[in-house]
Amino acid sequence: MTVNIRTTEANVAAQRLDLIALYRTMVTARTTNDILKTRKTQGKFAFYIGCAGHESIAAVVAALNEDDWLSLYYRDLAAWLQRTGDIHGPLREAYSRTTGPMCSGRNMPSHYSSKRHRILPTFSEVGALAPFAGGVGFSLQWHKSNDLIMYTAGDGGVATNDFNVLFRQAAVHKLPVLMVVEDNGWAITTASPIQWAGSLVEWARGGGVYSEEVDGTDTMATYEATTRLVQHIRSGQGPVLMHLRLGLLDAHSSSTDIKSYREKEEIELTTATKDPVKNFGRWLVEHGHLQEADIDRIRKEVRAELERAEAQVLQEPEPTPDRVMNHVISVPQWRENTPRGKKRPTTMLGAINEALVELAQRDSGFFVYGQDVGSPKGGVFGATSMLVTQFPGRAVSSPLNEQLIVGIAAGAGMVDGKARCAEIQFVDYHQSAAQTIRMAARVSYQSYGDWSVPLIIRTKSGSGGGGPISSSTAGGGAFGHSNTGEQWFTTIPGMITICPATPFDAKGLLLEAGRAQSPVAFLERGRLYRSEPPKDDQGKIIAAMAECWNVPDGYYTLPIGKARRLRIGEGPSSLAIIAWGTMVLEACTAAANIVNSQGGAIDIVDLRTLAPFDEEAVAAAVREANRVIVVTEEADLSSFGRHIHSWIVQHCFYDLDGTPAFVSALPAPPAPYNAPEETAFYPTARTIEEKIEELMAE
Ligand SMILES: Cc1ncc(C[n+]2csc(CCOP(=O)(O)OP(=O)(O)O)c2C)c(N)n1
Repeated sequence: MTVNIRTTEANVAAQRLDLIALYRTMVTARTTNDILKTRKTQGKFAFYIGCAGHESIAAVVAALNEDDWLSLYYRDLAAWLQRTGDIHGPLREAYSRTTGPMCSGRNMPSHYSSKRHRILPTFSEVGALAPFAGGVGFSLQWHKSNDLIMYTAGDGGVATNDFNVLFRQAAVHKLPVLMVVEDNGWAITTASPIQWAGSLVEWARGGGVYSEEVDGTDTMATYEATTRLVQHIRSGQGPVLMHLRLGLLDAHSSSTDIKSYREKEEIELTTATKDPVKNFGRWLVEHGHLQEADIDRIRKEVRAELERAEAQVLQEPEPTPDRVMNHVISVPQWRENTPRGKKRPTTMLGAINEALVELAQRDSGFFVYGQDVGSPKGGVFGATSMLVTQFPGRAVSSPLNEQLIVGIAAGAGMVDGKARCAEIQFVDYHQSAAQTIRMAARVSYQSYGDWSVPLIIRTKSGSGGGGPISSSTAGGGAFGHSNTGEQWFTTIPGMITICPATPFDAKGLLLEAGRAQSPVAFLERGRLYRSEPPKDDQGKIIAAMAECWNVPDGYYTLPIGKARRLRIGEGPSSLAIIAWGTMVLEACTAAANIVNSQGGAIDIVDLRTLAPFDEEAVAAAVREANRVIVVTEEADLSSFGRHIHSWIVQHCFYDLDGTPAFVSALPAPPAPYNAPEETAFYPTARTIEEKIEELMAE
């Protein structure tokens, strides 16, 4: 099919636009819609959500450049056709064919997506793509590109937190974003006045975003307005919100009965006055671009073309069950690279600072985005202070909104294909970004590998304080500052979760996280930022660990998904302890104390990567020792620690001489502020020692 080539100059726009091609695109969208609606009714597939009434979005896309980015929603079939010219794509996805260009038949129909055509992967979660669109806009601005991103949402979508995040991202950073609100008056059965009060245009203007209301039932008015508004963005005047008034000509979706919630008169009036395809056809005839007879001819030609396409699509292969685990997660293939730099005693905070500088040195697009990270202090913990000094502009302070932060880094990574870093001050506060993080981890699976979201989320986690719990005063992190985080991140399919225990591992793993194509949650334990190597109860540093506080200069990486095994004592291991983060230090102290008094050897498996964790290392340690304790700083609820414990029961049962033991924090919110309650909440070396003694006595 013919599609329009872009044009951006307002005064010549109307002349350059191929009006007939635009009309044909809109007719193709409507006809595809009608065919698929019927096929759904005939039981050919389970679900369909249509575009009838929204076809003038093709005129918006026609006014953009081919290289501009699109973030569409389910009513934007005409935008898909206008951008790609691919009439087979929507049919392939409706019939769940592996040839589908959006997700190889994996997702519901009408979820537009194409990396090749710069169409971000539409989510079913209304509004959820918005923070990513802001990240794309941020990246375009970063690279001083002339491109922009168009983000569309319905009137219901405007009410989501996600949309408000995009609005703020765009307004605060003056990003090249065109926000189009396709207001058809309905969000399923809810009318638009429920979504916002007053005027959307005035609301946007008050927030620093230029805005206009546009009649979307008039295709030429839509095209001309877009051309003007795009000019506003490209001339550096900041983002724009277009309030596009439309009518919804069908029910919300194939699952909704239109008559159950809309008045007959309103439906008839909408059909008679708000059909953009009919209106545009009439305009073309009135202005001499088409004859009356052409309208029917084009409709018939398009239908015949689509029926041929449908017949072809039906011959194409359907998904097979064996591919169900494809594109869940992508862990980078580690390349052996022995650290060559001179080693210096370094804290974990120093090691993280160094890693961020290394990432910036190797990649001019790398940045850290988060609250306070751009200040000379380098964020509240000082993790970016070296970056601020050595690479001005690469640590960018954000508004106080965690979803906004994650969206910027995630969307920017989608543009570059390289991980950018979001810093969340305390892991507790990732919760407002939880949906965005889950979506980021789902993108590769949902799009059948077409898209990926490389992203590092660094965050302070666990209790505060300056060292292992048993060797320091109380952390005093209290509620809101003390959660561990792995109980959240390790349950997200597609997410890599790392929790280093030592400075050496922190630097090497953070540098490797920079190579990952799946999002990484990088949990930095507050207690470990400045801690020294662990000591036994005689004050002797535990030799097996001490070397990890000497960190090589320069670049080196450590493999994701590989645990570190530490042997405390001599001879065969009589017990395996599985731990990560601060608990590795506590476990080392406990093991050293036991070995000092009783002799023998204890194996400690420091998981380092929690998801995916090193199953082989865990199984091997259990096989050797026949006894195991899992130690976690998490509260004793459904936790990552419980998952490891259960995995051992399931996979290592016949290697065990007794029930695997479990040591955790208490099942209460983490953590009381005062020292007596706080230390009672967490497991310490003493708790672990007691558990070891119990096991040994069995
Ligand atoms: C976050 C979220 N909440 C609820 C839903 C269920 N849902 C699907 S579409 C929809 C209405 C969206 O309305 P609007 O944004 O106005 O778009 P329209 O369908 O009217 O074009 C709702 C509530 C969802 N998909 N996502």
